[in-house]
Amino acid sequence: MKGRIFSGVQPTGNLHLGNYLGAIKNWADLQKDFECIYCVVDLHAVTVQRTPEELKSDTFEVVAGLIASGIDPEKSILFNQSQVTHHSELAWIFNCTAKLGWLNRMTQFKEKAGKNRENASVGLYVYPTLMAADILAYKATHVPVGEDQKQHLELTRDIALAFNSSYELDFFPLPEPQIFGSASRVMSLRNGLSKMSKSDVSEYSRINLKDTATEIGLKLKKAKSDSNPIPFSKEELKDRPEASNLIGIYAALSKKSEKEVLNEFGGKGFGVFKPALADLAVSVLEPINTELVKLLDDKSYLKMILNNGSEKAKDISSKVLSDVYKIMGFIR
Ligand code: AQP
Repeated sequence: MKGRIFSGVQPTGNLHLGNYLGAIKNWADLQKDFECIYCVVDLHAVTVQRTPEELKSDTFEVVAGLIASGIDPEKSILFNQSQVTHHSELAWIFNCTAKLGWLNRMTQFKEKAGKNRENASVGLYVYPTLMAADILAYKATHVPVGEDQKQHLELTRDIALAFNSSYELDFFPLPEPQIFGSASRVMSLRNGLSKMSKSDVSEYSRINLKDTATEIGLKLKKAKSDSNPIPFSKEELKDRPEASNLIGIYAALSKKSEKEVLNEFGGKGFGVFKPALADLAVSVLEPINTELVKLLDDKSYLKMILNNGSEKAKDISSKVLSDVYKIMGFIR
């Protein structure tokens, strides 16, 4: 094994193509070479208001989506964050390690809190310290994430370094981000400058893993593009965010480079490209969708996976937490 991986996904709605291409697809591939711990980060999901019904059904959907996308609960530890209380305990320690100035720089908080910052939850503000705890409670060495989480991961490294230097120890590893390929930042289908996101109000901004073939076709048909033909080189895509996004999605789904996609479609219009993209997307996503829907029919199986995974996760995190408390001088 090349190291220990930790990564998480929030149960805040349907998993979408950005989550799949930017993160989950890579998580499945990494199971060959790494010890993998994958977490449905339900405590992160309540940093914004959720009803109990939403939290429950989104948690089941995410765990079903992960298994349907190739996460094997026999090979990897798959669990939900709230069942392992060590995450919250370590997050408190890290709240006392991180500096206000570090958190003030986090762009995700600024984006999510928006203009109404005074009304954002304290949880949303300290989200990155909980994320650091998620990763470091397992002393993970690698964290596969989309581009949007890079800044949070840098903060995790800063927290690990600060803890280590406070106690003059080499206790926490400095986890490496793993950011993969042409779809590390999949953009909204309605606006090539904003990220595809579960919380976008427009259903047409994203393709969900739960979408049917007809919905995928329709969303791609309506996807914003431009009236110019597809160029032959990447440089010519520079000021065409929507075109660039669609090409990137095609490349990631077909496992080709963007250059190869441009060689194939250069000179053609979006009237030709979009149906080809829709066919490709359906061929990749339909089997996932079928499996996801089947799994959602068996909630007790999904609950068992989460319960078993949580026990395995606790075996690792309890030892790390116990060492942290000892290092800091708490009487145990
Ligand atoms: N658009 C994206 N492109 C590439 N990767 C993405 N990820 C999310 N959006 C994209 C990656 O998916 C993993 C899980 O993300 P998350 O669900 O925990 O949180 P998020 O990044 O905040 O995703 P959303 O969809 O935007 O959720 P909401 O709307 O609830 O905030 C991460 O590795 C992330 O990088």
